[in-house]
Amino acid sequence: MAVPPTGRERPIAAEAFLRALADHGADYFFCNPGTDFPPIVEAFARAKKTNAKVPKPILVPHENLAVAMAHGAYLMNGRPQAVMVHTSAGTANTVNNLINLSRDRVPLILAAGRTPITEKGSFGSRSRPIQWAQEMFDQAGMVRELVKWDYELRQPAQTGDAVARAVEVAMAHPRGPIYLLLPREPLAAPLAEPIGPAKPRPQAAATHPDPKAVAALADWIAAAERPLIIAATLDAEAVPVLGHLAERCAIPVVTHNPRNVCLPSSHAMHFGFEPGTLLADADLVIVLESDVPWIPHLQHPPAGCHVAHIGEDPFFVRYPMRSFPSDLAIQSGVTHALTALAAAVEPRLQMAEARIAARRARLTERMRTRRAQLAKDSTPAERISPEYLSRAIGEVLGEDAVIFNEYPLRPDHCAREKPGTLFALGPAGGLGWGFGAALGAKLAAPEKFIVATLGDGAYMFGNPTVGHWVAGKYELPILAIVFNNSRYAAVRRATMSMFKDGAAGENDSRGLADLDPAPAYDELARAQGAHAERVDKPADLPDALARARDAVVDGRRQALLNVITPY
Ligand SMILES: Cc1ncc(C[n+]2csc(CCOP(=O)(O)OP(=O)(O)O)c2C)c(N)n1
Repeated sequence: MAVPPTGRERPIAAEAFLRALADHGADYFFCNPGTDFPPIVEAFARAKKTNAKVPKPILVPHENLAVAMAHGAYLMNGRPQAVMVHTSAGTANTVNNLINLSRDRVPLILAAGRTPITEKGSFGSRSRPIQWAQEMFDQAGMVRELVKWDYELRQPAQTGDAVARAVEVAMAHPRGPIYLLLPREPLAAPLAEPIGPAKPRPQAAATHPDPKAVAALADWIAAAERPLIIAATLDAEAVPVLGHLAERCAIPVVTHNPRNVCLPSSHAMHFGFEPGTLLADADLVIVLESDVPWIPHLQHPPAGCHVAHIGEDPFFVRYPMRSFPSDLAIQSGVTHALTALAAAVEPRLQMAEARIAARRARLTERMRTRRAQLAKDSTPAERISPEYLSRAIGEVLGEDAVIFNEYPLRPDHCAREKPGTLFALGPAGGLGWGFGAALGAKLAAPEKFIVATLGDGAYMFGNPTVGHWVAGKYELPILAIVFNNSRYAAVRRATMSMFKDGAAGENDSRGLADLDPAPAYDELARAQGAHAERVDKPADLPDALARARDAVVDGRRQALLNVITPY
């Protein structure tokens, strides 16, 4: 084995790497290490001795969960996140959540070791059999479609610049992950210069909209009889602006496949989550940061309806196929676009006040019917329905609980008034996200009460043993609520939608969707130190939720509720 070319007095590139990450705002270093990590381990050990600034290392024994944790942390603090994994094999395990983060525009610095380049003769040359088989012709090719930029470190002196470039690209709007390959020879190499602080490069603010396009859309709003807004993802500061515009102009808002709170549940113009007849009757649709505003196979706006798309990338240029009608595209940060639109529409409304008043009256009546139906649907019955469970979660856990929903929560029934109190699985829908995202959020926002609502399938996808271990090890008390229906309802629904009358439709279409017998999830979680209960009866639910909340908030213990809810 070759000896290090210098003694300990010279810093190594791995130290520069960690320092640069910390200087660029990465508070945590989520990792699952391997034989490519010794320079990183050495760098952390040296930092401990010297008090050097480095991110907090968080060992996560599965890469998919590590990436989900990074997502949750980003949703809380808005900063770039760092994950490092083991070569090609570890990278492969990140891909599922990397798809989610890529489509959700998360600035993730995904670093991976690379098998040592040299077979002998260098400090760090190959020393294990796996290091031949793990090498790929193009390791980054595995993730290139999902990242905005990839690079392999070749020169130790370039480490700081490589991190600065990575962060700059990841944080540029629309944001997204990048991939950095770190072979261990350059990572272990000594640097000629001492490591100084890195000055993060400035980020560009979100873009402003084209005033001509805003004026055109304001004209359309003033003239519209039945306008509709469809939104999926809004920054917190955009929410009140949307609320004002929708209220002022009496425009119903539907949040289709939403990823966060776009409008408070109680808002007079919040018309739920399915475009339905509002879309079928519309003469103007304004699409806000929504990749799939409706399902064209099932519904569409009528002929002659104007459609406008607003967002940082209203074309979703990285989607291979997407053909929604469009009469106007406004490429802009949504808060800027809505603010400009609200100002532009105001002077045009004088001519439209009577029409707006009539529309408001119609919508108020429609809202009354909608709320009555929702109340009926969530009334407790013999078994715990997902609607009742969702309502109880909203009521018992309180308006400040931050919920990470991996599918089963019925957002129509779970009141969320504040932006930032509900986050949902991203548009790509890769399962195994919610538990990790909730843990990452708790890490970055320890003062918040964090809840994960998970299907039983999603819970299993999320590496629960790893998740509970991370929760215990890093003292991250969160509440996981498993909607246990002992099946993949989504798979069954998809089968029924195509083959209800086929052979697969017989036997209640449980084929390949049957999770019976369900494990005793509560007992498994208890074995890992959680407060855990199984809940069968509707009458027991509110108290069980309250006990779990108290265990987490007051007792600072992780908790799990295994709620039996057939659907
Ligand atoms: C990684 C991954 N594999 C498979 C799927 C396909 N899939 C979508 S929903 C679903 C079932 C989820 O089951 P569960 O969490 O129990 O919720 P339910 O459908 O019962 O509401 C599956 C397997 C997926 N989205 N992601």
